Amino acid sequence: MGTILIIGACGQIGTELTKKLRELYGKDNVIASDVRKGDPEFVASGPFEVVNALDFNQVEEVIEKYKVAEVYLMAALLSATAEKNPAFAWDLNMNSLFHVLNLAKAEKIKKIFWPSSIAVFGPTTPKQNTPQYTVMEPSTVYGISKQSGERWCEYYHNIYGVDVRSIRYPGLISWSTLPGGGTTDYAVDIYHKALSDGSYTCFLSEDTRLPMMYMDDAIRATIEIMQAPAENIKIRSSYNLSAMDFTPKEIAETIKQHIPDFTIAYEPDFRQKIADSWPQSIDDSHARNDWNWQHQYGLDAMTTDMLEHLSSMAE
Ligand code: VAH
Repeated sequence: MGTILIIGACGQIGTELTKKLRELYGKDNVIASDVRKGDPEFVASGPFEVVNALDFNQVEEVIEKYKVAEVYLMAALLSATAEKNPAFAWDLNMNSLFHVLNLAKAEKIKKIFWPSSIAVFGPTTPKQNTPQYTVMEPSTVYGISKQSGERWCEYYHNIYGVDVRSIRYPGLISWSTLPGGGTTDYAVDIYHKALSDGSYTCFLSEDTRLPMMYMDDAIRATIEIMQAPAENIKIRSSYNLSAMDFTPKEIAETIKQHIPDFTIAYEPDFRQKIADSWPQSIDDSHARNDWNWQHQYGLDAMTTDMLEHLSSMAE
């Protein structure tokens, strides 16, 4: 069967994806890699390699060393960080993808997962129940790179037969690893600050509605699309995926049900413009029809689970 390599394993998605894949396939069959060593406990939890996703030879060497069959390419600069460093964001987000696509084209690996984002949509996209196929004029470096990446994934599948699969992640919320550089990361920060300070100052306005998903659902979707029979994957650019949508005011209300004295203030910054360019809700019917996607967490269940885990970590 070959082994599995996660590139960018120390990131918000990568750490949880690594843990889940190791539960499913065995620790020694899942190789974690990142450009530098992250949390020592995580690095020590199974095979780990320092790999720069931009160095083709390093990626190829790890694939040959461990007889890798599947690659999950999770390394990227997210929306807010990418706006501060457009050239590097384009380089990392695109060239890391070309390296992995070309290794698959050369039949060095059999299957690829590559994360896209609802950031591929822009200000001219219909904001409610955004369809799989619609106007896509992303206005962020991150969104432009993800839209371009989707086009190349579909091209490599159609022209070279590469089995690459992709999901347009909404904002993702998790308790085990802090996110980095995302516009939706307020929805993680708010839980930490609610417990530590009893209050939170949000960098988006109270009525900013965005598509969101709990990490447990995102990890399950990632594995389910990779496990689906190839004939079920009818979209080879990237699938819309959704679970819920909410505003900072709405998530604050669910926190107050657990922490009655919690208060929130709003001080929008440069990330407001990014958020305003994205959809408010997503139609993911193609994923539900093609490979039986079904989310499990809504906002109330997520808040309960987040606060339980973060509280127990603090003890
Ligand atoms: C970001 N968390 O905020 C990512 C995500 C839809 C947003 O792609 O950049």
